[in-house]
Amino acid sequence: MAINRSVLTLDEFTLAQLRQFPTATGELSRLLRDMALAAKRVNVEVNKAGLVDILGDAGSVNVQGEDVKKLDIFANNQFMGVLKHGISCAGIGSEEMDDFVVFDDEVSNQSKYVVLFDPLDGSGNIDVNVSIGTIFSVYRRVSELGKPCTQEDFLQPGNKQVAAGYVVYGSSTMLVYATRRGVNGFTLDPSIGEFTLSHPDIKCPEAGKFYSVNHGNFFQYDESVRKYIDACQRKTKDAGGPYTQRYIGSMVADVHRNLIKGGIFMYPGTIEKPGGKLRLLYEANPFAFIVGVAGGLATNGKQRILDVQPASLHQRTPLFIGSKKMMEELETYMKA
Ligand code: AHM
Ligand code: MG
Repeated sequence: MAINRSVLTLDEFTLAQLRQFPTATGELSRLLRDMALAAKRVNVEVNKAGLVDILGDAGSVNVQGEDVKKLDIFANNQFMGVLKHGISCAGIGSEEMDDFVVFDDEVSNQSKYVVLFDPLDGSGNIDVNVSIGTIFSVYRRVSELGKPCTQEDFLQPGNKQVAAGYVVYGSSTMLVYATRRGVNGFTLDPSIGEFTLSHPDIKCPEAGKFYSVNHGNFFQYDESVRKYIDACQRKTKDAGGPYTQRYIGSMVADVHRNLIKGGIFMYPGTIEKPGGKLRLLYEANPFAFIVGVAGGLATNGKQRILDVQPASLHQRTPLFIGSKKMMEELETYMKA
């Protein structure tokens, strides 16, 4: 078989970017390589999930009060492990851990970055063979280099992110990451075990036809949200419709589709959970950054997600995210 030399692997791509900045240290490229390595290991286990006794509850309950699946723990350990043993990360925050983890060793204390992640999002979908994902967010430390990182490094608003990304374990496995320079998508080529550039310079279409929301909660939403959903259902052809409702219940897959095809994803607050379900630091913020770099918008209904000053690792937020024009229309309902 002829080798296609024009296809760039993730490493080749990040190195090519690095070469444009001769003064750059390459720490971020290494961090992305670490994340990709962990993602490949998780991918192998996700693929085997139906075969081996890795399904089911691990018997513990995470800090959110939810059952923890074994794969969640496996994924958490993989991402934490590569970052701890790498040279680019001073500490992490994870959906699966009560508190931030400060690596605090000689090398890590010299590292520039901290990482927040949800190791396996949508894990309720594992048992039924539906796409799941990993979401991550990278910040430059504000604390002094050479010392252990601190809480302030993690509790920065999303607009301070240096990079953010996600991995979708789907019909194929993809890693998408954004820096301020752009969003690029890499599909895992199983024949060589490498992520290869398949979606260069992703732009989120200004308008789309997909709206993604849990309709089961409809009567728990605010009136403005209900009115917007109603308007989505009534879209005529002349007004850019008809819209299609698509909701997988795996945020990574839902937002990925809308990022590529154009659409809006909503997880509003409900009467029962006014603060919504999704987490600001490792679910909403990374996606707000990625979609923002791609030309879309994200709000909590009152404020841009990226401008919210976080107060705690596991804080929740309502989330509205997607194509610019659809978000602008939603905002007219919110303001009214
Ligand atoms: P998780 O972090 O426990 O997996 O929950 C997050 C997931 C998102 O991926 C998804 O968008 C949402 O929960 C679905 O929730 P619901 O079933 O309430 O619609
Ligand atoms: Mg999650």
